[in-house]
Amino acid sequence: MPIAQLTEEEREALLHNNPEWSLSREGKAIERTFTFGDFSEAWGFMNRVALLAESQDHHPEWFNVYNRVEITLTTHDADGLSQRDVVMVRSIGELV
Ligand code: H2B
Repeated sequence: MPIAQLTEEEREALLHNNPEWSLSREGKAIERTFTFGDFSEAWGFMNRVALLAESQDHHPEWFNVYNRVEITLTTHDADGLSQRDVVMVRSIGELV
């Protein structure tokens, strides 16, 4: 089901409140790179994000190499950023 894209103001607020994240894909996504001490820590983080994703029915696009995890959030159902991404950014922020 389609869901509403963030407005320009909401996008600005999201970036302002979460300076570790940056826009990508011409404003349709947001991304952040996380670096951990080793693979075990990175994988532990991914496990916790996976549980969040399932409970929110909102799933990250991500890439992992050893201790690095790159996460991209976007809402396919909105063809861009939505409140679901705002909630996910906040939830991930509470984990790290
Ligand atoms: N994850 C993301 N990132 N965007 C979506 O639009 C999305 C999702 N939609 N996870 C959900 C699942 C949808 O496909 C299912 C059917 O609820």
